[in-house]
Amino acid sequence: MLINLINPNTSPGMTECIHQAALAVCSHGVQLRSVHPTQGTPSIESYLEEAIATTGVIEQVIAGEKLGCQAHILACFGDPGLDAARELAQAPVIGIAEAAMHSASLLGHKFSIVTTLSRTLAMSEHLVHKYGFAQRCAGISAVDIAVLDLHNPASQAYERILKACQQAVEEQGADTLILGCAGMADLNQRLSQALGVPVVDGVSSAVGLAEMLIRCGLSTSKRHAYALPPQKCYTGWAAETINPI
Ligand code: 5HY
Repeated sequence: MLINLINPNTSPGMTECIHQAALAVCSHGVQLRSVHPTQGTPSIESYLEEAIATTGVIEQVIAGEKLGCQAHILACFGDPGLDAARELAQAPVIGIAEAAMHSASLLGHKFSIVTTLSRTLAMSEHLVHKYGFAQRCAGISAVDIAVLDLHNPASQAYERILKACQQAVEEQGADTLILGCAGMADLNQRLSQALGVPVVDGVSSAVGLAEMLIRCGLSTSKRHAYALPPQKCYTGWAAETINPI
C-alpha cells in the first residue's frame, strides 16, 4: 500500500514531523511518500498562503497519481486544495481537518479545536460548517503561536496548548479535542493523558482513514461534484503542471 503524504507548506522540518506521526500509526508494510511542494510558502496561516499552497498540493497529487499512490493525504489543517485534488485524483484524497472531525465525532458528543494563530479561526470555522459538524463543535480557540514556532522551546507550545485545551473542556463544554495544526501531531497522546479526554491529531486520523478506504477498495466518485475537470487549454504553470490524467 502506497500513501501520498503531502505537507502543503515547504518546511522540511514539518514534513519530517508529519512523517513520524504517520509512521507511528500506519500498518506494517504501508509505504509513505512524505513530500512537500517544490515551491510555495514555509507555513500556511492566511488565505493567500492557502492559495499559494494549493498549487503545490496539485503538483504533488498529480505526481502521486503517476506513481500509483492509492490515497493522498493533505497534512495541513486548512485542507488546502482538497476539492481540486479530489477532482483531479482517482485515488481518495483526505484532508487532516476533515479526518480529525470525523474521528472526534466518533469519540464524544462535542469537540473543540485548538489551533495556532487567531487569524486562522475563521478558516477552521468555515471547515466545521463545510463538513457538516457545526452542531458537534463546542468551540474553536487559538494559542497565538506561529506554526513554525511550535517546536521552538521558547514558545512554550505544550504548556499553552494544554491551557487552551483545559479551557475548551471547562468553559466550552468539549468532551473531545482536535489539534488544529499538523505541527502539533506529536503532542496528542501527552495532552490526552494530561487532560483525561481524547485529543485527536488529524495526521494519524487521516492515515487510518486512508488505509480503511484502500482496504475497502473505495475511491473518490467521478460523478457530479468531483468529476474530472473539463479539458481546456491552460497557459503557464497550469499548462506545464496539469496534463490530462
Ligand atoms: C498546518 N498551517 O497544519 C496549518 C495550521 C494552521 O502550515 N500547517 C500549516 O495554522 O492553519
